[in-house]
Amino acid sequence: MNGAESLVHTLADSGIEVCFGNPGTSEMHFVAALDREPKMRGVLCLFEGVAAGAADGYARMTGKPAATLLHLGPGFANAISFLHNARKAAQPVVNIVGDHAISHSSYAQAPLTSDIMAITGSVSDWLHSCQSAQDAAADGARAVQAARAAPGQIATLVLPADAAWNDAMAPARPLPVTPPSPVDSAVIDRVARALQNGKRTALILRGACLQQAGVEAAGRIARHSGARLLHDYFTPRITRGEGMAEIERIPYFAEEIVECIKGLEQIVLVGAPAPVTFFAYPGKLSWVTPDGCELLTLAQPQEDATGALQALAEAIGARAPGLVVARVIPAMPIHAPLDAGSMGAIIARLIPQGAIGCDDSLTAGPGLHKFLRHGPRHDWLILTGGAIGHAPPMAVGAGLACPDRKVIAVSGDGAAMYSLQALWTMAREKLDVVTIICANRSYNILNIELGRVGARNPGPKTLAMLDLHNPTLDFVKLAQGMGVEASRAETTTEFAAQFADAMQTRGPRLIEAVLPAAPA
Ligand SMILES: Cc1ncc(C[n+]2csc(CCOP(=O)(O)OP(=O)(O)O)c2C)c(N)n1
Ligand SMILES: [Mg+2]
Repeated sequence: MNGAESLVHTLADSGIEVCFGNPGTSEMHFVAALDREPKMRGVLCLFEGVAAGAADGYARMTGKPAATLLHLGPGFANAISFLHNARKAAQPVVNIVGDHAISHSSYAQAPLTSDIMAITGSVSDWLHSCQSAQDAAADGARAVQAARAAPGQIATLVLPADAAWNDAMAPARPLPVTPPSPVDSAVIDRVARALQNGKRTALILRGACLQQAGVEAAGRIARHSGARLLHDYFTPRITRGEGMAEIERIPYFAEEIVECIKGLEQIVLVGAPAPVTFFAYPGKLSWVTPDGCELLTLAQPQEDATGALQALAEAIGARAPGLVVARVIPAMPIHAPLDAGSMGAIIARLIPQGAIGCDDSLTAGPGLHKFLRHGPRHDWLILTGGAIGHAPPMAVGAGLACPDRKVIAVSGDGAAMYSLQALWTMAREKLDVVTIICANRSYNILNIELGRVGARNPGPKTLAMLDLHNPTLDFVKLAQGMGVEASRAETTTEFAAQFADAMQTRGPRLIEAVLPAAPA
């Protein structure tokens, strides 16, 4: 057994079932080892960002890490943006990064020699460079342990080529995982008292507590205490829709956030940080918590927020079920040019219960959410770290994680061009993913932000930097070129027919939804 084989067996024994990779020469032994490990599947991604985003989507849906396989410093660098998003989502990911053989790494003139520890260190919570084939297995077990430490971390193991090809002894045993720690009862009591002091209160929820059990407990708390329930705009995952307590989404723009949380006298943070604006704007505040509003923490991100919500509900005697969303089926929009609102209405009419949404829809987002939040119960995964292009890769991971659930990736046209190679992996793996491109032919949000940041009187050069015409992107042909069936919808009628068809058939599909580049 060589080092790579001992590592692959160790990863598989530690529960890693999928490796999203883009290999090179230094990873050949790892790739060859996949054939000898039936418990791990290899999934080829044609850009490293796709591998990283897929591992993120997989983790969001399964709660456990996938591996990525990346090619030295430059290969890892291509994955950084989406690893950054995964890290902001606090998801577990195990990166295996091939490196030059230790004997070769002193040759700085070799083309792929880089400052690999600096490159990988920038987005890794745990980082180690394997020193010999004998260590590869134990290092792999530690990497999985680190990734799985609550709430989830980015763990990166650099694997020099000779540590992969030299002889090793045996796989290493899986190491124990640190589960979320329970919240101290004194904290529960303190928040319980605060919920009964008559102040205007909101809970902000983030992490696993936004799934079934946590939302259920939060619903009881809200009904009993009158507190509002909120989640941040860029939340990793929320289970919502029919039968779930409604959690309000904190808006994107600074002044809308201020309006949303105005008048609150106390905010209880449940696995969430205190809210700040996405960007700073001249003359506007970044810190949006109202003056005098007290911030209390029920659970830190690494703590068991769901258990804490259940204990809190118990402590205040909130036993009656919370109010839940009743499904609203929007009317079929009249025949007209498609816009984000009519698209959202059609999607909300047609998506099946249990669908998974992967959202990087930018300015189309508000139109979509208006209806979907009252749709059938579904999971919604949102871009967390602001590095756009995340939706198609995330959908690859979600599709692999949940083959029996329909996945819908909604992406801006600008955003989609960062990671379009994800379509090829969807085709190859026959994933049941419908990708909707919000084709407004514009970096629409940047046109909006241009005015908001105070950049005045934009001229033709400025506007050309934010425009996606000339040439117009043909997503139908792009998708077809990667083996994905595709169509274009310009009207409500066309979109409804194409989306209905996509819901009734399995397999990857793309709809280029032509939308106006109007403000959100
Ligand atoms: C990796 C990365 N590069 C660049 C940006 C800056 N950026 C933010 S929004 C945006 C344009 C988004 O356009 P599109 O996806 O078409 O959505 P629209 O605004 O048109 O709805 C860009 C380039 C970013 N957020 N992340
Ligand atoms: Mg656009």
